[in-house]
Amino acid sequence: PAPRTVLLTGAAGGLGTLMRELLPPYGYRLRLFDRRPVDGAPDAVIADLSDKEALRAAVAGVDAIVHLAGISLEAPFEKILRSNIGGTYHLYEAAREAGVRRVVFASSNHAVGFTPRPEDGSAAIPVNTPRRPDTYYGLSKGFGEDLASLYWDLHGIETVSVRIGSCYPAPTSVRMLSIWLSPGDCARLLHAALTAPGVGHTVVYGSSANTRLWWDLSAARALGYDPQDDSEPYAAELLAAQGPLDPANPEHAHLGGAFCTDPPRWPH
Ligand code: NAI
Ligand code: 15L
Repeated sequence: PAPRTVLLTGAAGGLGTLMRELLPPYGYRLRLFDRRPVDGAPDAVIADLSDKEALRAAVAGVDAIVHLAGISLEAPFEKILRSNIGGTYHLYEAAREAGVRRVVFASSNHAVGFTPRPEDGSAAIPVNTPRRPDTYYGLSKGFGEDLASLYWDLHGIETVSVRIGSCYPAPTSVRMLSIWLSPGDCARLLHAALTAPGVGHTVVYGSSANTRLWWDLSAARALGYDPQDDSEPYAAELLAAQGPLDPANPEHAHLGGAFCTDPPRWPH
């Protein structure tokens, strides 16, 4: 049966805020978790991922977990270690103890960010391309994927690790034309990842059906994901404002963009 009660970690964040609106129409009842207060949600569990007791209470009785919480940009290793590596471990331990059967993990393109940028529209990068993290942040996403693999093989917890491109209401850069995930397509993909049978541990890329796609979406489509959006209507304006990607510019040479050269940093 499809999961009904879903724990959404990182509910106060950008993606969490979008998914709080877009997932319930698929029939989910969301329980919210974040270390920051969640606007308009007095019932949200406000706790850190290092708080094992809070995690135990948060996962009790849920059918599945969508794990978005974590540091979402580059940060000192100690912070990444605590929130993304330690925090994801504690969440899986709580899931194991409670018998939760399915997790959807927000991985990132930055797990493979130092992969050379392919031709626009080639969809050339497969999900089994070697990991090439571009930051400690990207490294932590590779850890999360491997933790998911371990908990599948050892404990039978299924995970879809979604290497999200850029999920925002609209693309804001030429790079994003290739990796944009519209919020509507994100909800479609999370729903597919929550309901597809027999996923074991599956890694997929998360983007819309962009004309300029850099990676292979077939693993996501195999889950039943049918993207409805394409960034192309935004292309002319962004190209006019920013110019095309320049192979001689190191910031444009890799999948991870500026994360490979001067990564944006977590402000907290
Ligand atoms: P965000 O930074 O807006 O939200 C992350 C949330 O996690 C925040 O509300 C923060 O308070 C919470 N959090 C961080 N550390 C925590 C901890 N130790 N305990 C409890 N809560 C904690 O990030 P955004 O953009 O919403 O991304 C959500 C997830 O998706 C992140 O894991 C991010 O790495 C991943 N992702 C997002 C992409 C995007 O385009 N938005 C692209 C690729 C991956
Ligand atoms: C990510 O992993 C970040 O969490 C998000 O803030 C975006 O910057 C995205 O990647 C990206 O690559 O654009």
